[in-house]
Amino acid sequence: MKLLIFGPANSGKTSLLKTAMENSSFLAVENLPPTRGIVRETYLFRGLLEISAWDAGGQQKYQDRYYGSQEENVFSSVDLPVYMVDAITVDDTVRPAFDRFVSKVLEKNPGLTMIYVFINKIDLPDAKEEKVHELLTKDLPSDVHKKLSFTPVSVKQGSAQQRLVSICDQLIEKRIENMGKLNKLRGIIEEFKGAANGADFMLFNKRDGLMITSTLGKFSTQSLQFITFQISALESNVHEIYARTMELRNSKVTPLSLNTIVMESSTNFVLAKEVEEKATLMVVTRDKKLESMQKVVEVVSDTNPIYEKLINVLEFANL
Ligand SMILES: Nc1nc2c(ncn2[C@@H]2O[C@H](COP(=O)(O)OP(=O)(O)OP(=O)(O)O)[C@@H](O)[C@H]2O)c(=O)[nH]1
Ligand SMILES: [Mg+2]
Repeated sequence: MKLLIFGPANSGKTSLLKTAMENSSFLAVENLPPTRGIVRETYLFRGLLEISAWDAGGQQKYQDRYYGSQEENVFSSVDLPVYMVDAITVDDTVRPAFDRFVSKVLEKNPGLTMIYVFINKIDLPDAKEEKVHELLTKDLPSDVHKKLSFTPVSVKQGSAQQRLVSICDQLIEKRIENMGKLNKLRGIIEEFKGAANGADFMLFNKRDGLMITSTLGKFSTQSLQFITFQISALESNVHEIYARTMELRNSKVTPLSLNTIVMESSTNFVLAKEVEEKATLMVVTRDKKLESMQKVVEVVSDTNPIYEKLINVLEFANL
């Protein structure tokens, strides 16, 4: 699936992609350099939908290339066109650049039903999203207007990411192969639950941190913040002691990896485990009986047949 994100320089396109698709915090991307030409990146959104994102640096010096020698490459086979402007700039360059994009995208992709327009940075005190909306829609022919979906957003506050995620979720639902994979994963975590005293399981995609599925159905949460579990000081400390222990036992030292963490409240155990490089499982037990915890550890161990099935399904869409 090809996502093309286009729009004037400095409007927030790269910030949106990095925060929505790579689980970066806004703070971490605040000082991005301007994008030079087209930058392409492949994501597996929610672990389900393969997205090839084309981020077009908005500086004027690249525009002639986009609409010239690179035109076919840039504008053909677009499934998800996103145009991003900021809510601050209201001048006479805004509308012509927008019109040029819209007409080229529709010309090259006559079957497209929607172009998504994000009016960004509405968190700023001098944001004029209504003015910008008016500027972009004034005297638009109605057949073009009905193919445009405008949303005032803020990457800083998170509403732009929410909007992009919900658009991508609609695309997942339209594609049978994605739904097939999702149903398989749902089946697998239900099996986990059945074999683990009714503990609830949540499966998260690692790169974007978004939930793929859970035994509680689909519910919205914050994306899972850790990319890999990092407790580096403790990790090397533990490794040293482990290595010494094995030495004293005259046994072999094999690499340690921190891929599971267990937490407890007064009523539950909570476990999080990385699943290969692709996903993270989170489990909340029903009670605090040791037996319940033991069952969970059993079902998520590498040799458990249900766990092996999970890995196979996740690998199915290897990028
Ligand atoms: N206040 C505010 N600033 C934002 C928001 N989104 C992005 N920015 C800032 O706007 C600046 C430009 O963001 P980029 O993501 O690099 O913009 P871009 O559209 O990729 O720019 P080009 O690559 O040159 O086309 C950065 O300093 C961002 O931190 C937002 O929602 N609110
Ligand atoms: Mg950029």
